[in-house]
Amino acid sequence: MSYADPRDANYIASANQPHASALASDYTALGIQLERRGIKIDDITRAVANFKVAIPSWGVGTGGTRFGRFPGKGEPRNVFEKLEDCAVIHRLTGATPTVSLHLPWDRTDDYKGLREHGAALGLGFDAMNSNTFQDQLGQPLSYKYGSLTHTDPAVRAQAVAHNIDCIKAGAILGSRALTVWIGDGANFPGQSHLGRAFERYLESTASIYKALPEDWRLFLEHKMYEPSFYATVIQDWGSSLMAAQTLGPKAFCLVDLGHHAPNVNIEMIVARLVHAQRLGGFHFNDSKYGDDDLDAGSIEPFRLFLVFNELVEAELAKAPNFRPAHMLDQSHNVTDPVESLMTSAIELQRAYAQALIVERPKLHEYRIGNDVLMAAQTLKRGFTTDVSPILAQARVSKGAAIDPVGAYRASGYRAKCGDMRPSKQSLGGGIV
Ligand code: RM4
Ligand code: MN
Ligand code: MN
Repeated sequence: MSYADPRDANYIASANQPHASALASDYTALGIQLERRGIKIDDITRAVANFKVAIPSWGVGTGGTRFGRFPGKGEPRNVFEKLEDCAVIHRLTGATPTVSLHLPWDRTDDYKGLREHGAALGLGFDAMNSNTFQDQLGQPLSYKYGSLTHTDPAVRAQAVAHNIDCIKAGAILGSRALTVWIGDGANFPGQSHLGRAFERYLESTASIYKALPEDWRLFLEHKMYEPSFYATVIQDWGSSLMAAQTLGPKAFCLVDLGHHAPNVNIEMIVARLVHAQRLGGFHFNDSKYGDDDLDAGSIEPFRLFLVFNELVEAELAKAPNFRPAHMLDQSHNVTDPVESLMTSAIELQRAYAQALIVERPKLHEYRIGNDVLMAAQTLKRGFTTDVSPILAQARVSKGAAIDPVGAYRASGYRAKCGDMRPSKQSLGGGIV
């Protein structure tokens, strides 16, 4: 099979060529439609082109469940190769200029070299993620019964030290945030003292907080269950907010869309965290039942739109301290991870564009006048409008692809990786 570098500007331009005239006419038609609503299409396109989301380094490899993992061809074998794939995603979508690393999965002896490798590929580094939910080979103390909230102060100290290492590595890379998610909790009633475990969490995170450089933020990520099935220490946004408020102004809450009970009103959580000035950012993904880590917008696109609707409201209101970090956090078990990540980044842009084209003045009038049906219809009209031409035009404005998946497939990149990166056989399960 022939190979072309999907990161090459000339390749992308030639891949765009056959789609250009259809896009031009679709864009014009949509522009006319939006003009009738008093919306200038180019303003929306510009805003979409400015939208950015970080790629999780762990997302470019094939994920797995505890039942197994079915690796695809040519997976990246180390963090340097992961960045290569991230660069493909960014060049083809124009939406993913940063990567979020996970330590120790992405540990290297050469963070400076990694930063340079990223820069050469046009990539920077977003939030660092620590990992105290697994034991590593040669690790002195086990996290089997917890990490930052362990009853043994020596285990807590080890977990704190790991988080501080993540900050140090991130500082070399140019990152400005640390995301802390722990699996700590209990599987049985009686196993742990619910109140004391939370107090230990506050004490440990306070030590991490102290080690933050001036311009860094600490993101606290809550999760309802798994691996602790009875009681997770930071199980919900209430615990997360309490912790952030206790720690200080650099601590914020991170909302992973999959970390809530089914049917929970996540957009309302977002609105509350905006109000509290503690919305740090997101891990975007989608789910049907739990922490499924499916592609963003693949199951409940309307819910994603409603989340973005709150973000647009906050943006328009110039909400104080509102600077949410956008990250994907997905596990790709049955698709090519590069394709899933490109598609997901675009789905976020779609939800953003749909929220931007909502006729806000009208919506406001209907709300004030208690015209419930028209308020609902006005909001939904943004969602039901096909904004695809805006998204494609935004990509074109950044030298990216009109049809990223098509261009990627035609390039033969995956097959080339298959030749260049002979995989190590692994038949075990895996988290991601
Ligand atoms: C967790 C959580 C964290 C992620 C790990 C891999 O469920 O979402 O953000 O780092 O998975
Ligand atoms: Mn997450
Ligand atoms: Mn998760």
